[in-house]
Amino acid sequence: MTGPGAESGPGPQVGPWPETGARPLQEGIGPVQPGLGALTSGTGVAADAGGLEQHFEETIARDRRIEPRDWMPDAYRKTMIRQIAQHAHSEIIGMQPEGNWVTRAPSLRRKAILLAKVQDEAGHGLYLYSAVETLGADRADLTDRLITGRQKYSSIFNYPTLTFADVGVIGWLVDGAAICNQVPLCRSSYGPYARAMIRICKEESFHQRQGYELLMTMMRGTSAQREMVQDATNRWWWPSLMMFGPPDGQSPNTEQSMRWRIKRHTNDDLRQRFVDMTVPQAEALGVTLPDPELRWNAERDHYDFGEIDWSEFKRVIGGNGPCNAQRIAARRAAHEGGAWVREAAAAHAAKVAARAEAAA
Ligand code: FAQ
Repeated sequence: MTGPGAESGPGPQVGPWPETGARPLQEGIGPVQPGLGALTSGTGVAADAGGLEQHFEETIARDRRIEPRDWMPDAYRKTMIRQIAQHAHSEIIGMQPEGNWVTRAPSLRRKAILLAKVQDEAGHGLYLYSAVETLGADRADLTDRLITGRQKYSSIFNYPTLTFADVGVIGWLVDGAAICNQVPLCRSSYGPYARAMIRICKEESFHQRQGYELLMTMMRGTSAQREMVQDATNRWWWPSLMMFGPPDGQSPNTEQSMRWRIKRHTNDDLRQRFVDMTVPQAEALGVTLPDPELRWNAERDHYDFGEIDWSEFKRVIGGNGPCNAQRIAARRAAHEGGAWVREAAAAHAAKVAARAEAAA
């Protein structure tokens, strides 16, 4: 599902934002680096290890892309596998909270919208697993790491969706935060990841608009509906701020990832950007963000906001959030339930290959 939300209707501009619109998305389509793949296939260019490393560093410094067959330091490969796998897992686990409402959506239209959104998330997970496979990772192994708790997924998906307003708030805040974090990743140094991010961001902009439109509709409804929106906002606001990761001073990976131009902004910078974008949207919607310390700071030209409860964040990423066990159990059940499909697909592929070989 691509393109602007045709039904977004009147109301404030909720996206694309200055850095989340078409311009940066197009920026992500970087030039493919002709000939760089040859570095690993022995053309004599920068043949020694030091030369390869220097070439890698220069590619990064020139803001060019690292492609799958290029030489890269082991630590860069490991970081990319970690981040892309975590991102892929997040998209797949992220289908569950909203998926919870597919059978109970209040109208056929809302059900169709929600189904399409959840399917988009599956698609994002699949592009990202494909991107991580270009680094030599094995998808089955990554899934195993996820369901055995050895690899992370975003903290945000460990919270329950208690009412249908949560569906709107996830679109507004969670997709909003995801876009804010991911648009700069369209310029990430690893080519397949950066390119996957372009389409993902376009779709997430659309998801954000549908969430906001749902909330606008509910805010025009009954007082009970307005209360549902406020309650959902209260529950999702702080976890949305946690999506950006620990504060910069406690983020072990940021410095190196910025140097390698995997990340383009720090966790705190993106979090601030998200707060600055979201406050006017909350005002236009007519909800209160649950932070008494939230106020405009003219000197900083940013909103100040209250202290995040990092002990909650640690608890959630440590596996002890409200829904961690439920999310992993559902993912495990889906994986085990799908075993026969994988076996059938593999048997079919083997048959096709055998037939092709016999005919050759
Ligand atoms: N949750 O040193 P840093 C979505 C971990 S997709 C869990 O700052 P880094 C779409 C981090 O992995 C949402 N763990 O790490 C959607 C590291 O642990 P490790 C996912 C977290 O990588 C919408 C440790 O803490 N998006 O929402 C979290 O430099 C609606 C230290 O942290 C992405 O994955 C967290 N929130 O920065 C779907 C975007 N934050 O691995 C359905 C790509 C940090 O060393 C519905 N990823 N950790 O053991 C990134 O931009 C980065 O990886 C960060 C973390 C910013 C998430």
